[in-house]
Amino acid sequence: MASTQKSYHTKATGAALATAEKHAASNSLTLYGSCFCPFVQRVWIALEAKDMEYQYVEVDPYKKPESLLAVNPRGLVPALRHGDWGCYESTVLMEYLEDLNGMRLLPKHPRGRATSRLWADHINRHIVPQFYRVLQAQETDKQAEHAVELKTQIEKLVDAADANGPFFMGADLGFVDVQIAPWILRLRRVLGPYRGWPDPEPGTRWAKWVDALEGNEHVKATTSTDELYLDSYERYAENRPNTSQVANAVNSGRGLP
Ligand SMILES: N[C@@H](CCC(=O)N[C@@H](CS)C(=O)NCC(=O)O)C(=O)O
Repeated sequence: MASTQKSYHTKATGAALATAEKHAASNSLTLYGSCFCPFVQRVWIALEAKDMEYQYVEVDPYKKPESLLAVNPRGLVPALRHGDWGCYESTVLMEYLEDLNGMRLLPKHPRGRATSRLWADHINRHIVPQFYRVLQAQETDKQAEHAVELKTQIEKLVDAADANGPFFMGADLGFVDVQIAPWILRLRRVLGPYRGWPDPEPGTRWAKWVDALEGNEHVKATTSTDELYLDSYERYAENRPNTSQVANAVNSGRGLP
């Protein structure tokens, strides 16, 4: 990494900082997180949406403090300590919170629960890794190729969503929304500036979903200012685009529905 490049932040900013400060007091339920990490944001949104009491502890996963290693021997965030027990992996932690707390993100009906888990799996297998492929590709042709594949995978998710929305299962924020929200936020804040990812077409189901997530109080409460994300991903992204090749490739043919 060139010495002039910015590094990741070690403290949240904006609304996320206010939420972190509100949850600074010691609690038997503790989230070890890092302000830039989208996997952490999943668990953080779930804690907020469920209105749970918890402590938020900012840690640097690249320095791996003992407090983090004690919960997650791999030293990755998010990690959750609950009393004398701890666990990690963002999707597993969301399931754990689901089992603990009355306010559910998963629907009641077994079929709705299975459908939510199916699409959460799609996000983890096909959308999250593809997001990083777009970001890490340095040649414009490769960026465009990966961006089209990312659009295809997002399109499958949008096609499976409730027709009216605005959220995946309908009127309320649910499990699939929380799973994808951190990466949807980073499309505009990171893939836009670094790769030319286009904003949603107004009036589409996709635009309605993005707007609903951006406007959700729990998503907003765990989101830092745009600059934090821009700085945090600079070391992966390196160059900003000087062409509109990615936007043209994503918008050509069928755009996001
Ligand atoms: N599959 C994990 C991924 C967590 C992850 O990759 N966290 C990153 C920060 S965004 C991390 O802790 N990186 C530290 C490292 O790679 O050493 C999850 O869903 O929780």
